[in-house]
Amino acid sequence: PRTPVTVTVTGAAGQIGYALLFRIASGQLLGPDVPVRLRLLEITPALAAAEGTAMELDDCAFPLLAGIDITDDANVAFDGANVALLVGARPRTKGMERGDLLEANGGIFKPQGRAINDHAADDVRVLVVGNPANTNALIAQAAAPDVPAERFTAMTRLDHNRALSQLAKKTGAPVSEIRRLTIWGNHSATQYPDIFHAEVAGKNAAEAIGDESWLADEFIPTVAKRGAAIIEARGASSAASAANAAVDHVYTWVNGTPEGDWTSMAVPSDGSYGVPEGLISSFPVTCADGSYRIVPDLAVNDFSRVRIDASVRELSEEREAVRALGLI
Ligand code: NAX
Repeated sequence: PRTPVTVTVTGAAGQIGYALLFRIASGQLLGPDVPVRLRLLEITPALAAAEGTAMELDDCAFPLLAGIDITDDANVAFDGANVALLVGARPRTKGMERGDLLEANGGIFKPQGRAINDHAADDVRVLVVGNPANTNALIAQAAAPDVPAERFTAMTRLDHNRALSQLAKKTGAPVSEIRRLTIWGNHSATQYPDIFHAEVAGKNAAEAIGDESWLADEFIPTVAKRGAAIIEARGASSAASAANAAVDHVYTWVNGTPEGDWTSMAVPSDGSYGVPEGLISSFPVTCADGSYRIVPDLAVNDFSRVRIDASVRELSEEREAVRALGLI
């Protein structure tokens, strides 16, 4: 039998954690033949709730689940971690300025980055889900100088999946017929879902729709504001769909993108597409052999250029802010 892969999940007692852990333990994160050992990190007051979730995981009798450890110590949680899912974060509360939010999250992601640096396995892959995800990933990465920088990624797969679904609705095609859609930039309201390179049933999506006002006035805002619409309807933020996207992100990173397609991941920029080097920004990426690669040399039209630039500007400002706070 294969050695279990250690998967660390932070914020394990939260609502995304609850939707995520059962998917991981059932084998959907890495594949149906890969045993997993779970390490759950929570803050001390939430340890009991995490224990409760672990009891339910036991009660599923998942054949692939090799063990569960629960801790409030990041050094223990990330010990030997092959995959680290950083879900727990400090949410923005009423009256909180952006600087306060970044500082509060710096207090979480800096020590977690340090613990990953000191204790994780050599092949550790990190996905940051907790918001502001891109900049939290940057903070964790900066605290982990011994880990290759490209192992720190942030999640825009939920935005990608939301865009796929909206495009499928508009065209009447099943999502399985849609390829090469891209989310660019920040996981925030400034993100840019791009269909100019997308194909629906083999035809260029933008040409097939031929309606730039639908793009500008419906598609982009619907995707970018979907999180708020879910909160409005459900009375709670996206949880199962966020967990699903986290599973998709890691599965694709490890197992690859299908031939002729790509996905969206927020990854450290290599300077392509005018995104300043080092910013953790969403790009079209292909994955193979456990690594990702930014899709090179796509043409960027004027419609896309201004939107990518606006989202990247926001990321640059966030980076300046965390630099000023001494977090990176
Ligand atoms: P919850 O508030 O339900 O759960 C968060 C959990 O994190 C809590 O149990 C809390 O005790 C724990 N936590 C806080 N600080 C911690 C620390 N230092 N170490 C370990 N655990 C800690 O939030 P939930 O709905 O699960 O969302 C989690 C995060 O995902 C939020 O930051 C949210 O904004 C973000 N999201 C990101 C998305 C994305 O696409 N990137 C989409 C969904 C979601 O909004």
